[in-house]
Amino acid sequence: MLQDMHILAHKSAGPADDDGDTAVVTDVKPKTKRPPLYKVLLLNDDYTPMEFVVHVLERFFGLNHAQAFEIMLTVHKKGLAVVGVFSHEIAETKVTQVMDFARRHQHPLQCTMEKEE
Ligand code: TYC
Repeated sequence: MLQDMHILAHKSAGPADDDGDTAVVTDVKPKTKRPPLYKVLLLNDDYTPMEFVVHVLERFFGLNHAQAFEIMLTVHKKGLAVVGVFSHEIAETKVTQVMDFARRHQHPLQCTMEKEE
């Protein structure tokens, strides 16, 4: 998709020029980019109770109980899982909410974010 055309050089007709003016025109791509998305990751640990993790996933990520339980088990078995993909600001808010909630309940649960490829 082309947004604009820019004349980069314009050569006036000179004594050695046989065809008059020559314009060199290049197409320029639009510079608008979609904002990057961020994966929010939940990490496994040996101490946070499974029910607490399920509650976190229901409360902060809008998952139903079955979905939350499934993702909790994935984290438990694999070590980590992506629990959602968001804008930078929303991802940061989710991470802060989870980390604060875990700390308040004295669980070592870790939640981080990572830019999507
Ligand atoms: N591994 C924890 C346990 O056995 C459960 C757990 C699951 C902890 C997911 C953290 O992100 C987590 N109690």
